[in-house]
Amino acid sequence: MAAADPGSALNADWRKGPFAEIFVRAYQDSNGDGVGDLKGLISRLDYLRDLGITGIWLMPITKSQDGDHGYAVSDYRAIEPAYGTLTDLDDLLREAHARGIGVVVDYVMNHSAAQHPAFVNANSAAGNAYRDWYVFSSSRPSGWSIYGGDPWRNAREGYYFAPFWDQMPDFNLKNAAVANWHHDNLRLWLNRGVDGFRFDAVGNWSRTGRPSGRTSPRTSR
Ligand SMILES: [Ca+2]
Ligand SMILES: [Ca+2]
Repeated sequence: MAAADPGSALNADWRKGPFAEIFVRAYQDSNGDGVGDLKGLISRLDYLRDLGITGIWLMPITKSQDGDHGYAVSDYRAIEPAYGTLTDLDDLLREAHARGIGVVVDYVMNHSAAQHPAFVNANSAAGNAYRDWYVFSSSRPSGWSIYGGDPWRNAREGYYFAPFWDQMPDFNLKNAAVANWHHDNLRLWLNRGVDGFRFDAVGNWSRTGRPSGRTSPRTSR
C-alpha cells in the first residue's frame, strides 16, 4: 500500500526566502573527528534561522566513495557514515521544520560511484544483468571529447561512458528499470520528510545514449 503524503508543516512561502547551500563535511563538526556532520548542522539551526534562512540545500548526504563532496554515490538509500545516521536526518528535519526551515537534498541521478554495487556488477562481464544500467560499448567510440577529455573508459570488457571521472560512470537513464529505481529512491527521501531535491548534472542526463554512428567530435553543454 502506498504511504500517504505526510504533507508539510512549513509556511508556504519558505521556498521564496533565502537559501543556504551547505557542504555538511565542511560546516560543523559535533564529535571532534574533524568532519562536519548532521548533528553539527542541527546545532547551527538557530544561527541559520537568525540569519533569515528559510531553506537549506544540502550537498549529497548519501553514502559516497569520494570522501569529499559526495557526488560519487555508493548507496542512494543510506546516509554517509561520516555525517551520521538516518535518525540524525530525522532529527535535522524535525528541528529545521520547527524553525520554519525547509530542507532540500542533492540527488545525483546522472551517475553513480564506480563502487556502487550496480556498476560493480555491470562491469563484471558483458552479459551481466546490470550491464544495461550503464552505458557500455564493445569497441572504443572515436571522436568524443567532453570537458576536454575522452569520456569512454576502459571496462573489464569493452568501454564505459563516464565524462566526469572514471569513478563516476553515467547511468543509462533510457532504461526504464533505472528510472523506476531512481523514482523509488526519491520516494524514500520524500517519505522520510525532505522538502525537495536539487538534481545534479541535469544537463548530462540525456547524454546517456549509445553512439549513434556519427563520427564528428561532440562536446557537452
Ligand atoms: Ca564529525
Ligand atoms: Ca548522462
